[in-house]
Amino acid sequence: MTKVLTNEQIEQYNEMGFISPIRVMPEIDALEIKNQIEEAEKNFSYEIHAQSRNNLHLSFAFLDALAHHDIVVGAMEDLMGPDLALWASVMFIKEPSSNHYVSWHQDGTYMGMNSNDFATPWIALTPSTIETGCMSMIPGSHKQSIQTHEDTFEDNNILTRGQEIQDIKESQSVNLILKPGEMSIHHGAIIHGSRPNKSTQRRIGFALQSYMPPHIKQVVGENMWMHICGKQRQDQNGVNLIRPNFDMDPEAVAQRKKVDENLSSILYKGSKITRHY
Ligand SMILES: O=C(O)CCC(=O)C(=O)O
Repeated sequence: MTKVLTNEQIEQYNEMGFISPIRVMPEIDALEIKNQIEEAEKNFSYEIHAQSRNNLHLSFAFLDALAHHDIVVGAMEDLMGPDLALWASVMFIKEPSSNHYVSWHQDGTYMGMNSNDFATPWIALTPSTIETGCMSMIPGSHKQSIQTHEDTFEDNNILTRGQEIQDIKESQSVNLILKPGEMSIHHGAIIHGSRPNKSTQRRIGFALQSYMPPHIKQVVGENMWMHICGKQRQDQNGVNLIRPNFDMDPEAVAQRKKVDENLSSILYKGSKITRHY
């Protein structure tokens, strides 16, 4: 028996490459997490700011709790089995009336894995709508191989390299509209992107990118994983990351620095330009 997803949802994931929406927590709890993020932005502005939004689950216990949330993990187990580890996370924030966008891309392109058959939950902490710049997906595109991405390094593009797939038939895209506390799940090879936030409020989504079973291997960079459930990974030279015991736990904060450096070396491999995120 599945834990969270219905058989229809699993079939949809296999056929379309995404599932949406799935309620993770009541709206009020999601808005409380948004408040915690904004408190952290004020109190620990050196740790969490526009250029420092990767792997915040390693520094903040309230975000680590989301990575281990029963509904999130249960849905991942339904899709990928009982033994799972988390690779990284990204807090995607689009400020009100800003031009920031995410170009059409496939997540697996620069992650340095030997397979793209992994899943990313994206948890909405504020409304994610057409107006605020929700994600859009091209249904079924995860069945294709990785397409050519052009590294644009465009200023308003939130992706590391501003990587973009050209000539997408946008009329085929599906908008994933989420209320606070709902999540979507997308496949590592699906083509997706998001448009600017035209509203007067922030759009905040926490992407747990990505949960993976042990047969998926890191083939570029160092092997660093947060154990989530089932049997722990036994990679040669693998590093098992520790969980923060409290927000800004110094040991976990020091660990995050190393993990972010490794992530950056993987995502920018072969690139002449690097950005600060
Ligand atoms: O938050 C966004 O708008 C895009 C997120 C994204 O591309 C991802 O989670 O893979």
